[in-house]
Amino acid sequence: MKRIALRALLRPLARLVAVLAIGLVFTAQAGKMKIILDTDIGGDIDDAWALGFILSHPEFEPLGVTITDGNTPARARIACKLLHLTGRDDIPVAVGRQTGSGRDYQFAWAEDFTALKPIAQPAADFLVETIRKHPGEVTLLAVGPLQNVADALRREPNLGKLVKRVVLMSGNIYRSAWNEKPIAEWNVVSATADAQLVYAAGLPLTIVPLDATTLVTLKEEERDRVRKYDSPLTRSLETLYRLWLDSPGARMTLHDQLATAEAASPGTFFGRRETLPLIVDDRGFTRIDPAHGKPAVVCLEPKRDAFLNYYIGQLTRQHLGQ
Ligand SMILES: [Ca+2]
Repeated sequence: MKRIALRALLRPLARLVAVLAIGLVFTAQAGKMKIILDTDIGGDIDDAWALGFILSHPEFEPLGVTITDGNTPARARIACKLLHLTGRDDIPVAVGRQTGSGRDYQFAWAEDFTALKPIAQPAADFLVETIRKHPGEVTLLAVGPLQNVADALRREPNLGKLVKRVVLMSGNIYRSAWNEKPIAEWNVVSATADAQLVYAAGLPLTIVPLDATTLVTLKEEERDRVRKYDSPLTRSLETLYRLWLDSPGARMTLHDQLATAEAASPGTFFGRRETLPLIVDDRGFTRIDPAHGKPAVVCLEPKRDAFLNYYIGQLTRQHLGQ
């Protein structure tokens, strides 16, 4: 009798614990950062490694990947394969307008890959629809030339009011490790008119420019940490790295990964951040212009070792897709 009474007492308690546990799961989901990655994956190597970071970071809720610049269908196959191998077929890939048909060494990795296909919706439409669905919640991380973000602005001029934050790997303000003077940075100069539109749109904009990214290159022992971890993700990243390598001595500069870390943890990995009025001129330079510029937060003085430890720590924290 006593045992039955105890069981009767415990049953509602167990139910309460279950309800609380479900509540906790939902709270954890609600606390995650909704993010869309806009990428020209397949050219430089940093995009694939940036996507890998997003997939392995527990605080991100990736809503989609949009593909920009050049041979976008071929780039999309790389993103699809990386998602498939890491068990993330649930994340949609949307293809942006094709602006070229060039090929790159990394394309070979996914040439025949068909197990996961991009969605039919064009990238800009996907961006607008997804950001509208979650007003004030989405961080848009764009690490390639800005065709898709500009196209999204052409469809929805109020994007700046709907998006939580736009983080770009973009521009060069003062100098870089490559040059004493600012240069026209690739993501800007590759689609200058689109970059002009994006910089002038009044978005809640943060940029991680060459001033910061050129200071961060991968050391051999850091690459080894990723390579020796041996998960589907790290194997894929190492394979793409080998396809990308021009010479055995080449080293990765972590442009897009630094912007990704800024999206994950604003301000943590920079010694200085300045809010500057910026314009993009017709030659693809990002210039300070107090009269016409729109404010953007500019990330400078990267904390190299802290960033790399954090970044590699995330890539090697889970056996994704195993
Ligand atoms: Ca890129």
